[in-house]
Amino acid sequence: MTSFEGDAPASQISIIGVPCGLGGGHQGTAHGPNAARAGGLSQRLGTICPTIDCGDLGPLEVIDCGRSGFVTEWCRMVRPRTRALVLEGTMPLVVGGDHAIATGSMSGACAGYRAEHGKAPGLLWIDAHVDLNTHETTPSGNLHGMPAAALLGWDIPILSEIVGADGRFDRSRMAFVGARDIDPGEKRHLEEGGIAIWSSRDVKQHGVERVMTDALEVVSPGHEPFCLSFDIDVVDPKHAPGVDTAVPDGLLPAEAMECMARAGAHGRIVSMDLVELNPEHDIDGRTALIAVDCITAAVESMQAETDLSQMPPDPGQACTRTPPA
Ligand SMILES: [Mn+2]
Repeated sequence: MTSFEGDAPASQISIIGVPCGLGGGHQGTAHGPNAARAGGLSQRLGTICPTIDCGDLGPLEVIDCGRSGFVTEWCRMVRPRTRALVLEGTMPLVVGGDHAIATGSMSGACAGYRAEHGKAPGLLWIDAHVDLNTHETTPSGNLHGMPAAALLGWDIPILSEIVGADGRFDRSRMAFVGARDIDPGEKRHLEEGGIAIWSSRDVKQHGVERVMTDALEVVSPGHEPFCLSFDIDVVDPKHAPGVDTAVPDGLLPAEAMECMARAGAHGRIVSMDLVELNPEHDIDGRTALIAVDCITAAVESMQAETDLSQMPPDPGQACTRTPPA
């Protein structure tokens, strides 16, 4: 059976942990896969869809090329895994780890999809950041700020090589949702690439439904399949403190869940990431639970025709919503 025949959902979800924290500012994200497991990830998904936890990738052979060398080795390791899973009709759910690993997970999924369909799927990036830096523009030097740039064809030594020609997404079918911390170089890249972006303020102003309808029109025109990279730091750190790079003024947990539910309901999700969960910054595992809620919301609505009109309104949003521009 090949993937994405007709409208059938992926027959199975395979969870792959990538315990890499070296692409970010704090290494606690290396424990993200186990935090998501402790939050009940595979149990929750298993009640909806056949789910296999394949465990963590690795261990890495000891290599002597610094932090970025380790990060790129994780990316190299995960890429063929997501490619193979997509080709066999399984949806990979790659649990990081810092966001740099999306360079491998998403390029692999793209390559697998392209091998069958001759084109890239769309890419939806739900994140407080846009991860569009290169070595020339990055203020921090951290690789977790670069995966989207590499996946969209900006030249980043080693990362671009891992992405490869068949793992590259189209800038015209990329959308960012929830961004609110964008570096000057990233702004230039957004403009240069003509890339669609809805900030967390846009979500507050226009509501989840309006923003997601528009974003999905970009990544999934005609309900075409797309990949979804979900960074838990899109949620406000008041609610979800267990992240690497906290940025204030984020989404409410209910808003993030509704974004994910609408993503799942709209089209076929080829592959999903859950990244940047850092249990060392968490309080009582609450961020892990929100992350699991968000992923579950997407999978639930992928599997069933969820009636989104029945979703509870966003608390506190009813009076602040304005019509879309
Ligand atoms: Mn990110």
